[in-house]
Parts: sequence; C-alpha cells; structure tokens
Amino acid sequence: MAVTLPALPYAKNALAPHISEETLDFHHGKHHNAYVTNLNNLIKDSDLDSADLETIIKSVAGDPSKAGHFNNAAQVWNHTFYWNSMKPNGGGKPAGDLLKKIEADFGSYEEFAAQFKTAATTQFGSGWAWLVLEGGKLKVTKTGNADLPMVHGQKAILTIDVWEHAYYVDFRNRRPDYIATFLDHLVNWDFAAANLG
Ligand code: MN3
Repeated sequence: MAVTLPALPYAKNALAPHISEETLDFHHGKHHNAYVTNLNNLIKDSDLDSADLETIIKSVAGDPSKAGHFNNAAQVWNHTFYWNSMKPNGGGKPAGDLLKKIEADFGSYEEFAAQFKTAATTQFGSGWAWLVLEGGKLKVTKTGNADLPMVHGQKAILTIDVWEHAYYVDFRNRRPDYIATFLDHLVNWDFAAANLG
C-alpha cells in the first residue's frame, strides 16, 4: 500500500468542546480513511503505486479520465493538512513574522479574518477555504470538492474543511459558527508560520 492514513496530531477528544470526539472519530477514522482506501485501490498495480501523494495529485490533475484518482488523492492531502491546521487551545491572533506578513498583505488581522470567514461561508456546497501564498503574497481562496492550491500555483498555509461532515455533528447547519470557532479556538498558527517558511 503506497499511501497510509496519518495519525491525528492530537488525541480524538483534544479539540472538544469545539470539535467533538465523535466528529473526529468519523471524519478521520471513516471519511479520511475511505479516501486512503479508495486511492490505494485505484493506484494498485499501476505506475503510481509507489509515487508520493503530491506526485500523484500533480500527475492526474486536469485529466478527466483520472478524476477519481485526483479526488481521492487530493482529499487525503487536504485532510492531513486540515488536522495540522488545528490544535487544542489554538486560534486568536497570530504573532511574530506571520502577523507582520498578514498585516502587510491584508492591512490587518481583522481584514484577513473577515475575508477567510466570507470565503468559508460562501463556498457553495462542499469544499475548502484557504490561506495561501501566491507570488510572494498571502491571499484567501476557496476551492470546491477536493480541489487544492498546489494545482493552482499556490502554496497552502492554512485550511478549513467546509464539507458538512466537518461540522454537522457539532454545529448542525450553523457553518458560520463553526468557522468563527475555528478562528477563535482552533487555528494552529505555528503550523501556518512553518508553512510560510
Ligand atoms: Mn472532510
């Protein structure tokens, strides 16, 4: 098996009460795991069997005959990136060089937060909102379904999963409350700063 399910970077109950153990049990143990299983079935005995995840994603992106490969591979990558975008007792305003870069590129942290909330709220249906680096500048983007920054010439810095399975157990249909909770209590700014390099 070329691709494996990475362990969560914290205990399943570590994000409670914001994101419950039940949500992480299903989201990581069932949803994320299913993408890994599906991808391994698709690449079995092919030339992608021993390729790393980013190579798989980039090699099948834009090929309609490989949509299943792309969707499952990208979702494996997206979820691992999302787990790391959160930590217990996270959230709030970042500090240091990352805060300076956010202030330089957005004007203020509050403006970044407003743009991130809008992108995550207005992504119609399933998808993701992102903080990305493009051409040396930070910007907020959103993508549908499994789509992701690396195939659009952007470097991912931070993400939030806005598929309903990410928040329905804990927030029901209140996606804006989930997004606000993510920003106020969960964001792992250390991870974002490391991605900024
Ligand atoms: Mn998900």
